[in-house]
Amino acid sequence: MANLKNIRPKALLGLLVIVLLPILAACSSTDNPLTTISPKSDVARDIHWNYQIIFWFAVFVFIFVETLLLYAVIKFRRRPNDGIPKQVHGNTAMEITWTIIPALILIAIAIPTWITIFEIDDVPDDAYMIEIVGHQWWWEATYPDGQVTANEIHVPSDRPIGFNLNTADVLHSFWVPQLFGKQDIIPGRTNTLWFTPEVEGRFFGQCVEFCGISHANMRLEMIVDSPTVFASWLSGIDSPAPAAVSPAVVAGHDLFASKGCVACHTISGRNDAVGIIGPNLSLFGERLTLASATLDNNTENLTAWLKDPEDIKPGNIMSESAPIYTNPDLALTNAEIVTLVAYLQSLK
Ligand code: HEC
Ligand SMILES: [Cu+2]
Repeated sequence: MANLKNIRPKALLGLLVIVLLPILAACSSTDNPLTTISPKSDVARDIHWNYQIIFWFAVFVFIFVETLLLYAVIKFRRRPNDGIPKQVHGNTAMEITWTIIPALILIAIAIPTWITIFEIDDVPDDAYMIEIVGHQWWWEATYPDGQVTANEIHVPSDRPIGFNLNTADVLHSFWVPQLFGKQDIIPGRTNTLWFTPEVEGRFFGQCVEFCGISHANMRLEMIVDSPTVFASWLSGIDSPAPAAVSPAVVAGHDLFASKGCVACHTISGRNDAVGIIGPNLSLFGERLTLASATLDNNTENLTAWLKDPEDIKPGNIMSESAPIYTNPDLALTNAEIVTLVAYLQSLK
């Protein structure tokens, strides 16, 4: 204890700065993809409003209690030759006060919470409804006119967006923090969610209910487009542009059937590719991310995915069940991967 006195105040201050700086730095950036304190929709803003009320009450309680505590510790500290302090039993006035104040704070927190719960409960009648199905470990989205996409879910910016949430297998939970709160997806039940976008942009999401070994890799992107960009993206699924004709693309197109990819993947415009075990790959060449938003969609990552999907997403159903990985005789050669990559990138 004696050497505590030797620590100079400046050194203490320095230590404090070193400890606090990284914490402050972590708070300062608003582009953390899973941030909840930078809402970009009406619903997210309502939730954030509740968060702020609770946060400031907590700050008030913390400062009040710690101040009283420090005051009592210093003022009533034991001094040499102190006798036994005055013995008391309870203090009714104080006990009533410290019961009533927290009760009032809880009521003050409950009222806005209830208001928000009711406000965001019912999907508005004019919402644009998208069917979401959670799969181990990727997301499927079906639009009102039947178009299907996976993992990168485009929505228009000009109206409320609603989701019906279902699962193909186990529990999942759907969450894009900047746009809406979490909603669990439960087998045998359809849950709903909705929000109205406030800005265009890309918003990161994540499955937030443990659903198996690659749960942490079950991510998504929600892309809020202007109404015209959204409409042309959606119609692109129905009428994909003819693939650029290069020898690699043609070879990749054929391999996609002969290597069995068609058994699990659908590509619009191809009537041999209608599998539904894996993500729909229509317009895959336009996607910015790959493997349910865990990687950028570029040549290097797509090559790595086709070489060894297990290395990227442990336990995923493609590496567990696709014959190219389970049967060594059917394994893809490097040259075949190059053509498949060219073909997948041509899907625009
Ligand atoms: C047994 C079914 C199955 C077969 C066969 C199969 N896949 Fe897949 N594929 C999947 C599943 C399931 C996923 C999603 C894995 C995940 O993200 O958890 C997937 C993911 C993908 C992805 C990433 C999609 C995205 O949205 O990020 C690509 C690209 C892909 N597969 C291409 C292929 C190609 C090319 C072939 C043939 C060489 C093939 N797959 C064969 C089931 C299959
Ligand atoms: Cu999960």
